[in-house]
Amino acid sequence: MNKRISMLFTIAAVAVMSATLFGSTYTQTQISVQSIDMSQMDMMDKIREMGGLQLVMPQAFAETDCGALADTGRNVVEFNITGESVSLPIMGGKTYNAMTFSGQVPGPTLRVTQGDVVQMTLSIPTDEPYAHGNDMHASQISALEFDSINPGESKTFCYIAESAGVFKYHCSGVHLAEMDRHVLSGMYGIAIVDPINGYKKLMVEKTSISSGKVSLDRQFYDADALEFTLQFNQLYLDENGNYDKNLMDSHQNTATVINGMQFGYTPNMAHNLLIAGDPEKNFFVAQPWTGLELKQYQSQLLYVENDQHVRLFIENQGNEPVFFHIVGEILDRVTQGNRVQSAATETWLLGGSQNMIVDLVFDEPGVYALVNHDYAAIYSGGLGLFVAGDPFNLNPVFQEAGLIQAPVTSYAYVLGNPSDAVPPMGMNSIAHPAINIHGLYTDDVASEMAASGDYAILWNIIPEVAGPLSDALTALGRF
Ligand SMILES: [Cu+2]
Repeated sequence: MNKRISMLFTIAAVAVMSATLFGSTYTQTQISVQSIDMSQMDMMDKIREMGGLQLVMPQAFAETDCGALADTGRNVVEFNITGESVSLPIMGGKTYNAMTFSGQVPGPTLRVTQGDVVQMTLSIPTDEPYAHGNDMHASQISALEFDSINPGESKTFCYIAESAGVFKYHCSGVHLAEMDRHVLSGMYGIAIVDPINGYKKLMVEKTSISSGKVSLDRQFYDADALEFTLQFNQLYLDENGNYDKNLMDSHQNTATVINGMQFGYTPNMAHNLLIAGDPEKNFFVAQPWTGLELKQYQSQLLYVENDQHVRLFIENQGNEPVFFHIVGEILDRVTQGNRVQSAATETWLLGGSQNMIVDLVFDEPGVYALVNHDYAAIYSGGLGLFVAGDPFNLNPVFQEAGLIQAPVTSYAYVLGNPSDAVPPMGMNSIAHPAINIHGLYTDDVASEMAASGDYAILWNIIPEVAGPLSDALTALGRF
């Protein structure tokens, strides 16, 4: 066989093999174009006219059959969520027309171990006006699995979580026009895939001095850590609280949100009472969520101990870059996937749909602002506060008020940490002292959480502690 004939044979063989493997769909691996006059519309109009992108692709990739995957003996984790359009509050006492997974923004956090099978079921209630899908970035399966699901229907797909790390999930773009509207109105969440062999211990470089000589003093922290999730996004809303695509197209966001809320982790009236002796007195200027009537929406701080390994799971769900920084701290380690990217860094950049795990230790008692270090983002809501240790010397106040018997290492022992920032327990998790109900949840979701008995109820705690704290502050002559 000469070289030319050999080449022809190879091409023919590939064609025959392809036809055998993929059948007639092989030649349809493309966007199906319907009879539309393409010249008269812009691209988005064309896509909407078609009812979204209809991808036709072969199914010759990873195993997705749930039964077959369950038979392998792997651990199977069910993840059952709904797609629901609801009204949720925004800063300034208004509401917006949100789209959610399971009535909350962000959607529920999925946590599995590398190698587990995830069995995802998305159900759309019959009274929901829109179809939705779920694109899970932790999966490696045909995008056809993410196709949209109509009201009154549900769909299940399965995949093996092969790669460790943090992964976005979001309403799907396959066969669904206006994916941007759905995601930027709230249809996003994360999956945390713990490394199969657990997290690494943390090394922090310090220096010490001995006999007048300064030398390196490496400090090691066990892999177990107190964990938080922080998901950054933007809102693009018109005056009526509806998604405005023109604002998105021009990158003119109307709010920066962390875990769905602007300034959600800034002081509420209990913090003001504790710190300033007056529940109405702000000690931080941006304080939109202070009222008790706001229940699950009132703001709450993030409490950590000093000299404690803290692990942050961070995702940029949005359309703008996130320059993640903690004022007064250094990010001791940055990991993406299961690979360390940096250590002892001041700020780390996340593009859209990018994530990282930040490990750090808060060295000194104090208040530390976490920000997107883009000033426009800070002023529009991309800021929250960590409080490490007891910087305000409140242990005597708590004890005088009878709220604690012995000094505590963080204020979470009195007020708990906000539920929307605490992931499910996983590999190497340290349990929080208490978790209170805080987040962009519908009232139904918040009521279910309250009924479960697993959470401290923030809107009950504050009135209960406010009186004794006020008395204690007076008795101690603090104000
Ligand atoms: Cu959707």
